[in-house]
Amino acid sequence: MEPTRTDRRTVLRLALLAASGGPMTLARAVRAGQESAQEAADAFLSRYVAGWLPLDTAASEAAWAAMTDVSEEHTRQQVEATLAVSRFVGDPEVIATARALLERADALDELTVRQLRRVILRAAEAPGTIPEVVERRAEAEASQSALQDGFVYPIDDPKRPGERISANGIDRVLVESDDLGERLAVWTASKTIGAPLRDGLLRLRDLRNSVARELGFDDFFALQVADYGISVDQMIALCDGFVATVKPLYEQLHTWAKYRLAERFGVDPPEGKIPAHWLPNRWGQLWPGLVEGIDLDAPFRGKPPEFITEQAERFYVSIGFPALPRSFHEKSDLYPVPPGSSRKKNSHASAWHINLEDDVRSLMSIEPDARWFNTAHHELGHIYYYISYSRPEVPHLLREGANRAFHEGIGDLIGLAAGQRPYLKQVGLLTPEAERADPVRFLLDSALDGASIVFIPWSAGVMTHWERAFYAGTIPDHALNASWWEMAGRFQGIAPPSPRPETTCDPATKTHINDDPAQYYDYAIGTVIKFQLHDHIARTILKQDPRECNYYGNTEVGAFLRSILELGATRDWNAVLQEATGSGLSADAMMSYFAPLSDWLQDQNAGRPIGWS
Ligand code: X8Z
Ligand code: ZN
Repeated sequence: MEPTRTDRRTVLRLALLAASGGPMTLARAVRAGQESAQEAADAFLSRYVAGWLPLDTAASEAAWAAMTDVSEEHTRQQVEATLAVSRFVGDPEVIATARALLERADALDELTVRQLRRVILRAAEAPGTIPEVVERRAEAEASQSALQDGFVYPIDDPKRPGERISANGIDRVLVESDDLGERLAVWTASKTIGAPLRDGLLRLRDLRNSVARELGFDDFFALQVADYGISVDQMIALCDGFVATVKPLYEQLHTWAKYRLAERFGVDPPEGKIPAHWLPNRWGQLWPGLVEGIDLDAPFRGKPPEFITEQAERFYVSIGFPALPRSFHEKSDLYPVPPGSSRKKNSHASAWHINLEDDVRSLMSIEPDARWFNTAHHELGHIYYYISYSRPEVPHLLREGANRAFHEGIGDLIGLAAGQRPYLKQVGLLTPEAERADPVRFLLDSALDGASIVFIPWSAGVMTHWERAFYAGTIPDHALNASWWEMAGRFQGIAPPSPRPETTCDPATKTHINDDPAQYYDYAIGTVIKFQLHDHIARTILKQDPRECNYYGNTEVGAFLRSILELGATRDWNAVLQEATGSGLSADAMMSYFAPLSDWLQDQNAGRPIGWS
């Protein structure tokens, strides 16, 4: 339907009044049919963006300072900046206007409708109708982050009295040590962060839920899922489908890994579940370093950490992306805090789009090893996504991924490409032993590594189900650990080394539970999308085997990826995926990638009890 013609000056005046909460609101005018919906929406959105963008930029700057240099002052400034943007996006008049305009969606173009929906989702995070709750939430979020980011892990080991360990240090021991006593001490140290975060997490659950319910969402989990345009039940069904699809292969991997670890530690394999401190990751989300003859860390030993960033950037540039802006290097915080410095920073990797234009940054603690090599590609994926959609054709409100999973999947895709042997060999990052390794053993290593098969029961299973139940209120406060370990047992086949008391809070040891809540299914879906895109690129563009291919230097691959990234969130994500790969969301490509593993694992596991139930 064509919008009717109106006096543009009237529309602008009304939009101004709406933005300032004036007496004659745009909402009323639009409802009364006095204004063209399209012109009114255009005027409203341009006013909205002009007000919101500087406040949002200031809030991102303040959050960046709080995360890279934890201090009371930075926390206070973060709360103030967050509240300033919250007051704007959650203004009741903004909500009323966006809702009124959406009632006329049939008279609006698609871009406008998509932006108005974003306005509503932003408002739902901070509704101005309950300002005291929004305020308490901003304070609780900031102090939970400060507590988390400033934490130092104490080791309770008589052999190392008073010793503390960094997150990188914990990860290194869990990957490298064959000493079960040391592993247990370090794993236990990694869980000490949960207890101080427990009360804050419970408070945040209630505040996040109150905020989400104000605009009619069932709970905070439902608000986060709304970004995908599907219901919570549909999201859970999607994730359960992924878990069921990988289950037979996961059970084989689980059995193989249990026997392999028992052999390494010189003990008998336990019946059933794997003890959590046996696994090479604090949460069992990836299991690197288990395959003999494939030491992916070896080529990085002795290299400076800067090599990791530079090599990752070279990959993107080789396929046609621009060099990273100078400000990225100047403003990012990429390496661990030097020994002796008292500065505390968040230890988890992240990527930032500070002003939704050219100010892009990453926070990491890169050390020269294979895990950080992969993570650097992941973070640069976010950065190149930001750079690609920051163009005039994409409105600021739609400078996001096709969905959040796309944003996670792109860097993982380049990480997968940078883990292929032809590329590693070309750039001198493959040991002769790994080069000679049987392809199936190389495939086994990738099935156990990040964003792959063992990641699915964790991401689509434990994390998604636990947070869904936590926000729905079906987990009693006195059973946070009990429910967590029940799910780790059910989905991952992992058991704690000894019963975990409810005075600790193991879910809160995972960063995302505290500061990126109710969104972890993004990574599961991102993993599935990654394999779909990879399969398409390898077979259709490169015409190479997806398991032995090389994107490096291929600008056709870069052009294909840019055609997705440049869209931002201007199109429906289902359509973007369908048009790019020829199919809808499906785990088929992932399963076909790992197909040769099944027979091999069944041979290796012959005579062993499979699974853990
Ligand atoms: O959090 C991340 C990224 C930051 S966006 C490093 N990931 C998840 C995690 O570490 O738990 C990537 C894989 C899953
Ligand atoms: Zn990410």
